[in-house]
Amino acid sequence: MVKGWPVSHYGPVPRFRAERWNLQVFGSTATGEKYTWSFDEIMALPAATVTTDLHCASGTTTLDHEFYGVPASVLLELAPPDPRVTHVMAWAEYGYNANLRLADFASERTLMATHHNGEPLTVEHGFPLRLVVPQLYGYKGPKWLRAIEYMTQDRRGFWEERGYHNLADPWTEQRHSYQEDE
Ligand SMILES: Nc1nc2c(c(=O)[nH]1)N[C@H]1C(S)=C(S)[C@@H](COP(=O)(O)O)O[C@H]1N2
Ligand SMILES: [Mo]
Repeated sequence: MVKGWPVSHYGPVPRFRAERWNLQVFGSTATGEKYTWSFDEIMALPAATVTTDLHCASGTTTLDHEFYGVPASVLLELAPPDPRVTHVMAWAEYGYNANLRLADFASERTLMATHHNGEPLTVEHGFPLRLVVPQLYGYKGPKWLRAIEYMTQDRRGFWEERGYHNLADPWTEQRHSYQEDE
Protein backbone atom coordinates (compact mmCIF):
# COMPACT_ATOMS: atom_id res chain seq x y z
CA MET A 1 0.00 0.00 0.00
CA VAL A 2 1.25 3.49 -0.76
CA LYS A 3 0.13 6.96 0.23
CA GLY A 4 -1.35 9.35 -2.32
CA TRP A 5 -2.31 8.18 -5.76
CA PRO A 6 0.63 7.37 -8.02
CA VAL A 7 0.22 7.66 -11.79
CA SER A 8 0.93 4.53 -13.78
CA HIS A 9 0.31 3.82 -17.45
CA TYR A 10 2.03 3.00 -20.72
CA GLY A 11 2.63 5.79 -23.25
CA PRO A 12 1.80 9.50 -23.30
CA VAL A 13 -1.11 11.34 -21.67
CA PRO A 14 -3.57 12.35 -24.41
CA ARG A 15 -4.76 15.92 -24.80
CA PHE A 16 -8.52 16.36 -24.49
CA ARG A 17 -10.45 18.32 -27.12
CA ALA A 18 -14.18 18.21 -26.39
CA GLU A 19 -15.19 18.87 -30.01
CA ARG A 20 -13.18 15.87 -31.25
CA TRP A 21 -14.02 13.52 -28.41
CA ASN A 22 -16.76 10.90 -28.35
CA LEU A 23 -17.55 7.57 -26.75
CA GLN A 24 -18.63 4.74 -29.02
CA VAL A 25 -20.23 1.36 -28.60
CA PHE A 26 -19.63 -0.91 -31.58
CA GLY A 27 -19.34 -4.58 -32.50
CA SER A 28 -22.18 -7.01 -31.80
CA THR A 29 -24.94 -4.67 -30.68
CA ALA A 30 -28.48 -6.08 -30.64
CA THR A 31 -29.57 -3.89 -33.56
CA GLY A 32 -26.27 -4.00 -35.46
CA GLU A 33 -25.93 -0.22 -35.18
CA LYS A 34 -23.07 1.74 -33.68
CA TYR A 35 -23.71 4.24 -30.87
CA THR A 36 -21.90 7.53 -30.27
CA TRP A 37 -22.07 10.00 -27.37
CA SER A 38 -20.49 13.43 -27.17
CA PHE A 39 -18.81 14.61 -23.98
CA ASP A 40 -21.90 16.64 -23.01
CA GLU A 41 -24.17 13.68 -23.67
CA ILE A 42 -22.05 11.45 -21.42
CA MET A 43 -22.11 14.05 -18.66
CA ALA A 44 -25.93 14.14 -18.85
CA LEU A 45 -26.39 10.38 -18.30
CA PRO A 46 -27.46 8.95 -14.92
CA ALA A 47 -24.49 8.75 -12.57
CA ALA A 48 -23.52 6.95 -9.37
CA THR A 49 -20.74 6.83 -6.79
CA VAL A 50 -18.55 3.77 -6.19
CA THR A 51 -15.88 3.62 -3.48
CA THR A 52 -13.09 1.13 -4.09
CA ASP A 53 -9.43 0.26 -3.58
CA LEU A 54 -7.23 0.07 -6.68
CA HIS A 55 -4.85 -2.86 -7.16
CA CYS A 56 -2.07 -2.65 -9.70
CA ALA A 57 -0.89 -6.09 -10.78
CA SER A 58 2.73 -5.04 -10.23
CA GLY A 59 2.05 -4.58 -6.51
CA THR A 60 0.75 -1.11 -5.69
CA THR A 61 -2.56 -0.89 -3.86
CA THR A 62 -4.23 2.41 -2.97
CA LEU A 63 -7.29 2.62 -0.76
CA ASP A 64 -10.69 4.27 -0.69
CA HIS A 65 -11.07 5.98 -4.02
CA GLU A 66 -14.47 7.57 -4.47
CA PHE A 67 -15.33 7.46 -8.14
CA TYR A 68 -18.39 9.10 -9.66
CA GLY A 69 -19.65 8.55 -13.16
CA VAL A 70 -21.90 6.57 -15.46
CA PRO A 71 -22.48 2.92 -14.47
CA ALA A 72 -21.62 0.45 -17.22
CA SER A 73 -25.14 -0.94 -16.72
CA VAL A 74 -26.55 2.35 -18.04
CA LEU A 75 -24.53 1.96 -21.24
CA LEU A 76 -25.71 -1.64 -21.60
CA GLU A 77 -29.31 -0.46 -21.38
CA LEU A 78 -28.84 2.35 -23.90
CA ALA A 79 -26.85 0.17 -26.29
CA PRO A 80 -28.06 -3.41 -25.75
CA PRO A 81 -25.64 -6.17 -26.77
CA ASP A 82 -26.63 -9.04 -29.01
CA PRO A 83 -27.56 -12.08 -26.85
CA ARG A 84 -24.46 -13.91 -28.16
CA VAL A 85 -22.08 -11.33 -26.63
CA THR A 86 -19.78 -12.89 -24.01
CA HIS A 87 -16.96 -10.33 -23.69
CA VAL A 88 -16.24 -6.67 -24.27
CA MET A 89 -13.08 -4.85 -25.31
CA ALA A 90 -12.64 -1.48 -23.59
CA TRP A 91 -10.67 0.85 -25.89
CA ALA A 92 -8.68 3.91 -24.85
CA GLU A 93 -6.79 6.62 -26.72
CA TYR A 94 -3.71 5.38 -28.62
CA GLY A 95 -5.06 1.86 -28.92
CA TYR A 96 -4.66 0.73 -25.30
CA ASN A 97 -7.32 -1.88 -24.67
CA ALA A 98 -8.45 -4.39 -22.09
CA ASN A 99 -10.77 -7.36 -22.52
CA LEU A 100 -13.43 -8.12 -19.95
CA ARG A 101 -15.99 -10.81 -19.47
CA LEU A 102 -19.43 -9.32 -20.09
CA ALA A 103 -20.34 -10.23 -16.49
CA ASP A 104 -17.43 -8.15 -15.14
CA PHE A 105 -18.34 -5.19 -17.34
CA ALA A 106 -22.03 -5.53 -16.38
CA SER A 107 -21.24 -5.76 -12.66
CA GLU A 108 -23.20 -3.17 -10.68
CA ARG A 109 -19.96 -1.55 -9.43
CA THR A 110 -18.36 -1.09 -12.86
CA LEU A 111 -18.31 2.61 -13.67
CA MET A 112 -17.18 4.97 -16.40
CA ALA A 113 -15.79 7.56 -14.04
CA THR A 114 -15.73 11.29 -14.67
CA HIS A 115 -14.91 12.34 -11.09
CA HIS A 116 -12.64 11.21 -8.25
CA ASN A 117 -13.09 12.26 -4.62
CA GLY A 118 -15.51 14.99 -5.69
CA GLU A 119 -13.28 16.58 -8.35
CA PRO A 120 -13.14 16.01 -12.10
CA LEU A 121 -10.54 13.34 -12.88
CA THR A 122 -7.11 14.77 -13.56
CA VAL A 123 -5.81 14.10 -17.05
CA GLU A 124 -3.08 11.81 -15.66
CA HIS A 125 -5.74 9.64 -14.04
CA GLY A 126 -7.89 9.42 -17.14
CA PHE A 127 -9.91 12.59 -17.76
CA PRO A 128 -12.45 12.81 -19.27
CA LEU A 129 -13.53 9.19 -18.84
CA ARG A 130 -11.99 6.20 -17.12
CA LEU A 131 -13.30 2.71 -16.74
CA VAL A 132 -13.26 1.47 -13.14
CA VAL A 133 -13.76 -2.25 -12.56
CA PRO A 134 -13.45 -2.60 -8.76
CA GLN A 135 -13.20 -6.39 -8.68
CA LEU A 136 -10.24 -6.61 -11.13
CA TYR A 137 -6.62 -5.47 -11.35
CA GLY A 138 -5.99 -1.95 -12.60
CA TYR A 139 -4.98 -2.90 -16.13
CA LYS A 140 -8.62 -3.88 -16.77
CA GLY A 141 -9.60 -0.22 -16.33
CA PRO A 142 -8.49 1.93 -19.26
CA LYS A 143 -7.95 5.61 -18.61
CA TRP A 144 -9.03 7.90 -21.50
CA LEU A 145 -11.78 5.47 -22.45
CA ARG A 146 -13.11 5.97 -26.00
CA ALA A 147 -15.07 2.87 -26.95
CA ILE A 148 -16.66 -0.37 -25.86
CA GLU A 149 -16.65 -3.21 -28.38
CA TYR A 150 -19.15 -6.02 -27.90
CA MET A 151 -17.61 -9.39 -28.75
CA THR A 152 -19.08 -12.86 -29.26
CA GLN A 153 -15.77 -14.48 -28.29
CA ASP A 154 -12.82 -13.50 -26.14
CA ARG A 155 -9.76 -11.67 -27.50
CA ARG A 156 -6.78 -10.53 -25.41
CA GLY A 157 -6.14 -6.84 -24.81
CA PHE A 158 -2.91 -4.85 -24.45
CA TRP A 159 -1.46 -6.28 -21.21
CA GLU A 160 -3.22 -9.62 -21.61
CA GLU A 161 -1.15 -10.10 -24.80
CA ARG A 162 2.02 -9.13 -22.93
CA GLY A 163 2.02 -11.73 -20.17
CA TYR A 164 -0.70 -10.47 -17.85
CA HIS A 165 -3.55 -12.70 -16.72
CA ASN A 166 -6.64 -12.79 -18.91
CA LEU A 167 -9.07 -12.55 -15.95
CA ALA A 168 -7.15 -10.42 -13.39
CA ASP A 169 -8.88 -11.27 -10.11
CA PRO A 170 -6.80 -9.60 -7.37
CA TRP A 171 -8.20 -11.81 -4.57
CA THR A 172 -6.66 -14.92 -6.12
CA GLU A 173 -3.72 -12.86 -7.41
CA GLN A 174 -4.26 -13.63 -11.10
CA ARG A 175 -1.39 -11.47 -12.32
CA HIS A 176 0.42 -13.49 -14.99
CA SER A 177 -0.75 -15.39 -18.03
CA TYR A 178 1.28 -18.49 -17.01
CA GLN A 179 -1.11 -18.85 -14.04
CA GLU A 180 -4.00 -19.43 -16.45
CA ASP A 181 -3.26 -23.20 -16.71
CA GLU A 182 -3.10 -23.72 -12.95
N1 LIG B 1 -5.06 4.08 -21.29
C1 LIG B 1 -4.44 3.39 -20.33
N2 LIG B 1 -5.14 3.07 -19.21
C2 LIG B 1 -4.55 2.39 -18.21
C3 LIG B 1 -3.20 1.99 -18.31
C4 LIG B 1 -2.49 2.33 -19.49
O1 LIG B 1 -1.30 2.00 -19.68
N3 LIG B 1 -3.15 3.05 -20.47
N4 LIG B 1 -2.62 1.28 -17.27
C5 LIG B 1 -3.53 0.57 -16.36
C6 LIG B 1 -2.87 0.12 -15.15
S1 LIG B 1 -1.80 -1.20 -15.31
C7 LIG B 1 -3.13 0.64 -13.91
S2 LIG B 1 -2.53 -0.06 -12.50
C8 LIG B 1 -3.97 1.85 -13.77
C9 LIG B 1 -3.22 2.93 -13.00
O2 LIG B 1 -4.06 4.01 -12.79
P1 LIG B 1 -3.55 5.32 -12.05
O3 LIG B 1 -2.38 5.86 -12.84
O4 LIG B 1 -4.70 6.26 -12.07
O5 LIG B 1 -3.13 4.93 -10.67
O6 LIG B 1 -4.37 2.38 -15.02
C10 LIG B 1 -4.74 1.41 -15.97
N5 LIG B 1 -5.30 2.09 -17.12
MO1 LIG C 1 -1.08 -1.78 -13.21
